[in-house]
Amino acid sequence: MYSLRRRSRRWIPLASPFLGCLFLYYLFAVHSLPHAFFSQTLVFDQQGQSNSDNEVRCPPLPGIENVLVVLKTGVTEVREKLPVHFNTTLKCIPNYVIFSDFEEDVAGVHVNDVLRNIDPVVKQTNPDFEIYNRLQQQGRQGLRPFDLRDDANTPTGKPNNPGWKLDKWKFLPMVDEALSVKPDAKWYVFMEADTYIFWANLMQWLSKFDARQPHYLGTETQIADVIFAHGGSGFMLSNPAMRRASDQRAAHAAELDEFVNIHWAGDCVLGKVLADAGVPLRFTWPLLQNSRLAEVDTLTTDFYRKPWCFPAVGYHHMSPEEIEFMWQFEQNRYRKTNDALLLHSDIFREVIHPQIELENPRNDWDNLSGEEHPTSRSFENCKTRCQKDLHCFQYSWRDDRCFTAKTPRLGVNSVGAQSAWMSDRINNTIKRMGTCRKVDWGL
Ligand SMILES: *[C@@H]1O[C@H](CO)[C@@H](O)[C@H](O)[C@H]1NC(C)=O
Ligand SMILES: *[C@@H]1O[C@H](CO)[C@@H](O)[C@H](O)[C@H]1NC(C)=O
Ligand SMILES: CC(=O)N[C@H]1CO[C@H](CO)[C@@H](O)[C@@H]1O
Repeated sequence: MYSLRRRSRRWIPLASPFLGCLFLYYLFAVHSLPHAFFSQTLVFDQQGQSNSDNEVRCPPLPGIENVLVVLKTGVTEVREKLPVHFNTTLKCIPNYVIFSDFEEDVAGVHVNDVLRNIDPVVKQTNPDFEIYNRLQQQGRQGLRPFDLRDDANTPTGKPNNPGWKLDKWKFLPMVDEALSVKPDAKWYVFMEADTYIFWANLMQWLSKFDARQPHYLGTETQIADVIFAHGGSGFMLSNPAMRRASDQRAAHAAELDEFVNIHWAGDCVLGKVLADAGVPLRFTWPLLQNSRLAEVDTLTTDFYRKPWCFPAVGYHHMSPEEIEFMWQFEQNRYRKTNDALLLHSDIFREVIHPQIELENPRNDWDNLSGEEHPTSRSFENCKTRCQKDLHCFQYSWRDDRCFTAKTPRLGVNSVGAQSAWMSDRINNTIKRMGTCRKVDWGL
C-alpha cells in the first residue's frame, strides 16, 4: 500500500463541437527552469538490459539518442521534487537537461538558469523577477518563507506565489536554450518535476511521426482563443517546430515579453507562438494525462475518446513517492513480461483495481466522487443510493455529506472520509471492455 497526499486542483474539460474536446486550463502547478546539459552513457544489450546499472533494466527505446528531455523546475521545489527522477525515470535517458530559475547543483546534477538570457531591462523592471533578482544577489539564503508556501490553485493559477509568477517566463527561453544544448535532436520532450513519462510508450508513439516535419504534440487546452499543449502533462516538439518557435520569438522579442507579462500561463504563450509560426497543436488526449495515478479516470465516457486501449504516455501532479511507485511497477512488470507497452487498461487492471480491492470500503479515504446528494444523511444511505443507481461505481462520505461517481477512481488519503467501490460493477465492466486487440494511438 502506498499513500497519496491530496492536493487541491481543478481542471475543467470543455466540449467543443468543432474541436472534439479541449481542456480549459484551470490549474497550473508551481515551477521553474534551465541551461546545463547532463549526459550519461548507457549501453543497451539485445534484451534491452542496461549494463551500466545492474538494478535498472531499460526497455529498448529506439531513437532515444535523438531526443533531448527538458525538465523544467524552480528553486522553490527542486530539492524536494527533482532527485527522485535521477534514481528512476531519468535512468534510461541519455540526453536530458534541467532548466530552473536558479543555477545550482542538485543531487550532483547541474541545474541551469533558463532565464539567464531574458532581456536585462525586463528582469530589472518587472516585479515577477523580484525573487529571481534576490536569489541572484543572495543565493539560496535569499529564499523567504512566503516563497515556499504552497498556495492553493485558483482559476488563474497561484497569483500570490513568487515562484509561480516567474514560471511563465521560462517557456520561450526554454526553446532557445534546449536548441543550444542539443541543436541536432529530432525531438524535444518537455516535462516538469511532477510529470511522469512512460518512455517506451513515448518512443513508440514518436516513431509514428516524421520528425523532419514540424510537430507539436500535447494535451489540448484552451485559454481564450489560444489552443495549446498543457505544460505539466508533458509535450513534444520536433526539431523543425522548435526552430519555427525560436525564429518567431526572435522576430517579435519585445512584443512577446509584453505578452508574457500580461498573460498568466507560459504554456499558453508558447502555444500562441507556435500557432503564429504555423505549427498547430495535435490533440493527443488521453495519451498524456493531467492527473496522477490516484485521479486517473480510466473508464470515463465524457470525452471524445475512451482511454482504455490508449497507451499511457504521461501523468501529472505525481509526488516523488508516486513516481517511485510507478517506476518500480514498470520495472517489475518489464522484468516479468519483457513487454514495456502499457495501456491505460493495463494500469487500471494491474495497479488501480487491485488497490481498490485491497480494502473496500475504506476509511480515511476520499475516492474523489464528485456528485453530491444532500438528501443522503448517512454512509449507509449513501451506499443504498449508489446500489440503486446502476450507473454508480463508487460513493464516499465526507463532512457528513454523500457523494457518488459514475466511474471508479483510486483516490487519496483523507482523514475522516469513507469511500467504497461497487466491486461487482467494476468487475463486470472490466470483463465487458476486455483486452485490447489493437493499440489506439489516436492517429
Ligand atoms: C537515490 O539513490 C541513491 C543511491 O542508491 C540514494 O543514496 C539516494 O537516497 C536516492 N535518492 C532518492 C531521492 O531516492
Ligand atoms: C472483483 O474482482 C476482484 C479481483 O479480481 C475480486 O477480489 C473481487 O472479489 C471481485 N468482486 C466481486 C463482487 O465479485
Ligand atoms: C466523501 C468524499 O470524500 N467526497 C469527496 C469526493 O471527491 C469530491 C471531488 O474531489 C469531493 O468534492 C468530495 O468532497
